[in-house]
Amino acid sequence: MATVSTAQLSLQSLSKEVAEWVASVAALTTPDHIHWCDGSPDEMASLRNQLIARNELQPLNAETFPDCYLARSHPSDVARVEHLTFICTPKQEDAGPNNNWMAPAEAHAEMDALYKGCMKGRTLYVVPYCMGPIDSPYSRCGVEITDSAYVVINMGIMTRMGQMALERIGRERSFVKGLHSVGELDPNRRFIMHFPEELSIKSFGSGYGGNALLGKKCHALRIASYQARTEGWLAEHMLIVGLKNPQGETHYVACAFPSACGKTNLAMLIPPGSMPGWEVFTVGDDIAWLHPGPDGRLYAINPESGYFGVAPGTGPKTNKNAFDMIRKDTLFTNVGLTANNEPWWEGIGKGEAAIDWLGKPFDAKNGPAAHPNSRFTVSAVHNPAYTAEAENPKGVPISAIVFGGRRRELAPLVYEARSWAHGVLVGASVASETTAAATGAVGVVRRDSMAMKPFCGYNFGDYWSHWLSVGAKLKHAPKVFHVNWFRQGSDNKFLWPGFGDNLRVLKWILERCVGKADAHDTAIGFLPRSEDLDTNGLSIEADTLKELLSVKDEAWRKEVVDIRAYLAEFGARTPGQLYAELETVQDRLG
Ligand code: OXD
Ligand code: MN
Repeated sequence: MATVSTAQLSLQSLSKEVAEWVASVAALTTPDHIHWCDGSPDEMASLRNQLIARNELQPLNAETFPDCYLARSHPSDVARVEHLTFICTPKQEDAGPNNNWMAPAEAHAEMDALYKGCMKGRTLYVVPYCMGPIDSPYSRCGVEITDSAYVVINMGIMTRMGQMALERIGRERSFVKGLHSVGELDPNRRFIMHFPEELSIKSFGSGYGGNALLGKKCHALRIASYQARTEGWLAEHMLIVGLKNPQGETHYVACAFPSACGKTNLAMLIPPGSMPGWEVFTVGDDIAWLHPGPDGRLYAINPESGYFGVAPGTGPKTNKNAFDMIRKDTLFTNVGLTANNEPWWEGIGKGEAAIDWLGKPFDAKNGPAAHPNSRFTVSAVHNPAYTAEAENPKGVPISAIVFGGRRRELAPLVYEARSWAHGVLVGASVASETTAAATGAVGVVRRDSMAMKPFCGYNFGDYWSHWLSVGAKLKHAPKVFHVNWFRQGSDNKFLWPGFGDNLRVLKWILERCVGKADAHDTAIGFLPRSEDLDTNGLSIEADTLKELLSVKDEAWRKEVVDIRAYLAEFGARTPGQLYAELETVQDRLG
């Protein structure tokens, strides 16, 4: 019989559903001990100390990086595993060609066989959490059971964890059940299964990020997207940023870019010196839950309370806010170390690595010092651009939705969709080069609709229809745009400076939303002419800007053929309206 500890958590409001589920998981996994987590600083400190004692966590330089720690994952367990991630609906068509599918009974049997006795000699942690502000009607709760203290610490940063979540679950009686075990970290015994109709998740064999922190991708995107469809809202892979112009007006924008394409950087952007008077506020950097509000606008909450950001490339020039934010109270995973016991990664802009992410003396011949998907986990309140609006239970009103991808060719710097329906086509057609955030080849262009390819919990065809139906409910729908910061010239150099200068593009976007900026009408949508963008203080060749804002008809004609073939993969589930929008683009291309 397992011993039980409850820290400062009062189990008075514990619902029968939670109690019974924890008991049944304990009977299956046979832990030595069960610990109910309260998310308190004392609990987090005690978990960290246990990991330090086991050499699984290393305190960093206490003077320069106070309360910062380094964790190293198993070298084969460093990214999301899309090929081992499944949506388990009774009918395969409901998961769609965008997902791996397994029948629920088969998936449960396979997972339960893996879980049998898997926590023997370990502690089973019960993590009650709330995704979103604790008092928001838009928030949703879950309970993660895990045998990893590292996961508990991360969940403590990334979610509202503990008493209040448990109480809300007690009142609502509905919660997402997430069962996680690191197992033996064997890549051959690793699966991430989702049962959207049962609101449950089963994850085994990985301790890493999106595979193991079940509140994040598994709950807040895959399960939530499914729930959102039945309830009339959207769960999206989007940052949420507030932009205050020099006239004092604040607008919020939600942007969907694939993993490791700069969402965290854009969410924390620092305006260039030549754009005085602008201020930027981060509401979220990865996930947005979007609800039609009573006034016919779309409102967004960030279900998370922290950032699980990509470390490489984060430096004082690229993202000063993030760089400053992660100097205290931060958990680093798979970064390198300097001789001074400070974290180090490629793009940090100073110092040098002495130890690589594997814990070996650094030698550039063996690869980068930090794993390309190494991460920092930090509470959102440490962000210099943090805004209390991130706690607003009503969410923030969204003026513009921006899709984007990493495309060396074709997609111009920015364009505006003609309507919501055209915007849904633009989102559905997003394509991007793959990154190190998931295992597999990097740099391969693939379609990644709404940046949700790895995260949509149901058939993309139905998802696009749902997007169209949400738009139909909005009296004041946000305008929809597409951006591409990653265009490259024939010399492989990026054509656009990116980072803070992206505000120039966002400024045009916001001015379009209030009818102030000009544009010209092209086959693919509205584009700014060079003179419509604020380039004051920007050093860019006129020809380069022209190239960034050009639409190459011949290349787009090929793109239209490719998009049509992609839409056709979803058969009868693809809404006819998307084909109609594509036809309009095709006709205009001639
Ligand atoms: C992430 C991802 O970790 O998208 O946010 O992979
Ligand atoms: Mn992400």
